[in-house]
Amino acid sequence: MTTTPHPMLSVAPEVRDALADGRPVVALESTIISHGMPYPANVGMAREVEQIVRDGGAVPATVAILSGRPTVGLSDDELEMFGADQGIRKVSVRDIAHVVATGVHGATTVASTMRIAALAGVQVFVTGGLGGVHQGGHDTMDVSADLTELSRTPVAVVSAGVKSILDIGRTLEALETLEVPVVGYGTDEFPSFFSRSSGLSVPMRVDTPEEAARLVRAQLDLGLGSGISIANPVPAEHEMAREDIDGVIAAALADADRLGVVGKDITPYLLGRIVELSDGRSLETNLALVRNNARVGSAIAVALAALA
Ligand code: PSU
Ligand code: MN
Repeated sequence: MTTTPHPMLSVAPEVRDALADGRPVVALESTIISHGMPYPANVGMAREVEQIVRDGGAVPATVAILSGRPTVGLSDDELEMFGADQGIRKVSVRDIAHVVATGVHGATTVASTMRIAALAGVQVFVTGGLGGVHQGGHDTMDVSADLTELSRTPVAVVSAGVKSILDIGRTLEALETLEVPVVGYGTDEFPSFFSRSSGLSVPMRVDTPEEAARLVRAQLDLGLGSGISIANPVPAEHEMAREDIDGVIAAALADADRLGVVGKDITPYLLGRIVELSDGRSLETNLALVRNNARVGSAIAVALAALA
């Protein structure tokens, strides 16, 4: 399938050409760079992931908002800027219009990356972890717009699941209600980001890029409307023991509570605090799972392009 991007987007020539030819493209997000990992590991990760996507036979397209322009495909200097500049705004879908109207930079979350990817005609998106229902979210109503977006934008999102800074069970319940297929990649269990297990099962499973691509194709061709969550567990040799990471997460949640961190700041705060409290151990696992997602996501994009 070939596509013409929305006219308000800035699409890198390489990405535009690939889309016009129906060649595989993989979208990547920028909040994971600006708010998900410390500098300079974040920039190293962004570059490495782009290279893994290329090695897998697809064109990488990191999404962000640059001086008010939704952009699909960042340059190397732009990746560096999004990693180094501490002041870049975290932009979910509700923030897009304001950032565009005021002409500033914005780092896109899973939700806003999905939306901009869809406006460009990109169907596969690789990230680390999804947002979801926060701990206590059934009371505070802190539920990530990533879930809303998955319900309304037909993009396949490859992640390592949801970490237990969130309420994983309620996140899966919400995804069911929101009509989002949650697909285990080579697993029957929904992964919990740092670990392969969560104790919760996935409703469906695929074992190869081709199987995943057929599922994505069917979802798109039927116009079902919602996105797809492809949950790809961290490789066993890089996973953290549940009891190790759970203690770190509990301590980070307690710190957030004590400091009164809420709203859009809570997820970045917790991610940063987890890296500190684990002495960087969690960062190694995070990097490993993102690399693995890039390998799987590019293979799915290649298989999807071959079906067209
Ligand atoms: N989880 C991670 N790493 C991340 C994020 C979540 O392990 O970088 C980021 C993603 O950009 C995700 C966003 O879309 O946090 C969710 O933020 P919120 O909970 O405010 O919706
Ligand atoms: Mn929130």
